[in-house]
Amino acid sequence: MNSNGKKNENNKDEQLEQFRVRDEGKKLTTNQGLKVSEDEFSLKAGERGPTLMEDFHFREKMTHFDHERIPERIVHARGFAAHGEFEVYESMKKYTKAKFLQDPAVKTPVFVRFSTVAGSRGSAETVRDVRGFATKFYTEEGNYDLVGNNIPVFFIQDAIKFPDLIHAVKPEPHNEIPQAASAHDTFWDFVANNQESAHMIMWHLSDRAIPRSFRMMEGFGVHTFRFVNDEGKAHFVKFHWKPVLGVHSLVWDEAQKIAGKDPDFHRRDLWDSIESGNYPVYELGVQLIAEEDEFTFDFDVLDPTKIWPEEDIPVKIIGKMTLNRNVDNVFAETEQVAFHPGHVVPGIDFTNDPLLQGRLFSYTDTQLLRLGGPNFHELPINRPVCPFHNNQRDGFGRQTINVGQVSYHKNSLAANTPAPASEEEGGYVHYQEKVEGRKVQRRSESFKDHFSQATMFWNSMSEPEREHIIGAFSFELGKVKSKSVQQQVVDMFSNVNVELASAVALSIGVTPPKEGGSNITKTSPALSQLNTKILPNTRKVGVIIGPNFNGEDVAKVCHALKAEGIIVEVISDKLGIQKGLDGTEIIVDHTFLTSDSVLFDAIYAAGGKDVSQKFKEQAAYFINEAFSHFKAIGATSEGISWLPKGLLGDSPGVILEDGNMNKFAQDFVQAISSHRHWNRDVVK
Ligand code: HDD
Repeated sequence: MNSNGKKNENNKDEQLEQFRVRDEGKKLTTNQGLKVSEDEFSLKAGERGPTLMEDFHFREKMTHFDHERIPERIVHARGFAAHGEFEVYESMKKYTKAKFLQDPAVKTPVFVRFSTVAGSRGSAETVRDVRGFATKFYTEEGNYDLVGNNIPVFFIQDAIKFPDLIHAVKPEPHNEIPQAASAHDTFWDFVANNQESAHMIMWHLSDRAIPRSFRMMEGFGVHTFRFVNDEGKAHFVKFHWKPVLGVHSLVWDEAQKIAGKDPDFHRRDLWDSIESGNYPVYELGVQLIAEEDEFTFDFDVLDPTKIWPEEDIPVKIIGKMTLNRNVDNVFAETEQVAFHPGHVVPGIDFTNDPLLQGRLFSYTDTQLLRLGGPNFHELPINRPVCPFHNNQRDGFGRQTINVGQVSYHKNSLAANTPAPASEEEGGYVHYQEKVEGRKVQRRSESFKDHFSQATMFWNSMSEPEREHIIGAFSFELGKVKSKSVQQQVVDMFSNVNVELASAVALSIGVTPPKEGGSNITKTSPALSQLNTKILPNTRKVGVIIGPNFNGEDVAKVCHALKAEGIIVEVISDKLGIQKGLDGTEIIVDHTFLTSDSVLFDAIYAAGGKDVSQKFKEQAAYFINEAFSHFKAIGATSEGISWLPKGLLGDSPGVILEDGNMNKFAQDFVQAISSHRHWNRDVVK
């Protein structure tokens, strides 16, 4: 059993178990194991005298505390992780020899860390940003890391520009403002002067950058990788994670408010879901292109600012990942986990994408500083589940005790072991791609189209999604002080779509584009979130209940919601128990003060005969807020009178009881599942 009281289900968990320490019920000791008799008063020369150096317990406790922090990640500092398992649906033997993709009976342990990119470790989680989606597969051939994002393209095409991109987006160096936000001059100056970012910016300003939940966003490997089968034949491959709950987002006003009301919104959602058994599930999909088709597309398959439209190159669903266990200790696991796109297994290889090539250097380098030396692979969370042997020795914090005289290769004293493995024995052999050329510092001509897919993205958006993008541009550029930068960005995006650029120009008071426009008419319906799955599961409803509510009706509705997997939390003006007219008792989870409308997917005004005017006003505030964020609203009995007058008409997604509770419950579930009701008469 692990410390969550669950059965050890996989070999990674068993391995971690050896490192778990349970302190409860034990005597306090020093790190040397000496029992400590006093932990509140340091050793002093006399009751009111100075503390003595001799107090080794004080010194040890204080020194450890003084050294408790490590450098946060330079990017993706704010993150949250969970354990799980991956299973393939069918053997992928035809395409790759990777062992973990062969046998549907095998469950491969995984550890997934989600993150924001720009903010510091303590920043709010619902900010506008890319989300990291990094998966470590503990396979029997070694660790395989798929270090992706929730957006399938990237800002730049060559890793050498990464420090510039990050310097531009991070808080500005002279005053360290703003935190976890791209809405400032240096970021937009970078964008305007590095126009390869155009496509990524369209995603960054879309709803994808404010996900409702880590459980409701896609993941992408971004780069083109290679699958190699046991005959040495290769395919180009792009990886996709598809959440079974569909792809859903917050609205911007809501996202900003949540950042204050609950800066931990996304980690809380993930943690609570796993604790309550609502395990997040993502299917793994691959897009495959045969090597001989490398040059048959109107984009370069090596260009990380391009997608492979799903309608042209279908996503083949090959397996699923279930996240089913929270960490025991955030520092030991989530903070110390070290991902690296270069952690591969036989059957998975790289391509010459210049962004990927540069990443292959950066990730080890950063861990050396962050985790304090070259032995970070020995930390429990980073250890592969298969044995590892080589001649690397020593360094800070070395834990393994390598026995024997020999630590070099080749040797005769240890019969030339550890010995390299042949390909047949599972040795990794790099794909023998033929390369030739002059050493140049240039970008391929085939990487120079920065706008076609940005336009395709715009073309693929629904009306509300377009309004959100215009709103996001207006917000972000509205925070930029330099008129010149604002103008440059508007001019740049006139290459994507003139109406978009003109609407933004109007909103921020710069000159609308005189020329520009795009003749690209292509769309990719898969890009619109309006085409995603809609399900009621795990949607959270705030049920506002006052004294003397209709017990039978409320119980019926709550029961119907729960039966659909909807989570019900009760809100009132005070904690404790609310009583119904018929004696039904309901425990109140939150007050108007401790919760907020933005923390729920829907509001149910359940009524209560004896509520004060203040109660009604507070309920109306919750309802109004939910309405303006396009959320489902349900009301029964007195609850109907809490709705502001304007909402009583025929508003989409506002469900009022008319005597038939079963029908009410059914319609309300439907309205909640729909996620948002964009056809309401409010500013989108
Ligand atoms: Fe990166 C972390 C994803 C480009 C350099 N990156 C990091 C993490 C994710 C990504 C998810 C957090 C891992 C974790 O949870 O610990 N990065 C990406 C994607 C990219 C990308 C999808 C483009 C396709 N990254 C990228 C480039 C460079 C880096 C071009 C540098 C050349 N990334 C890093 C890093 C980080 C990192 C500085 C910071 C912490 C870490 O590695 O472990 O090395």
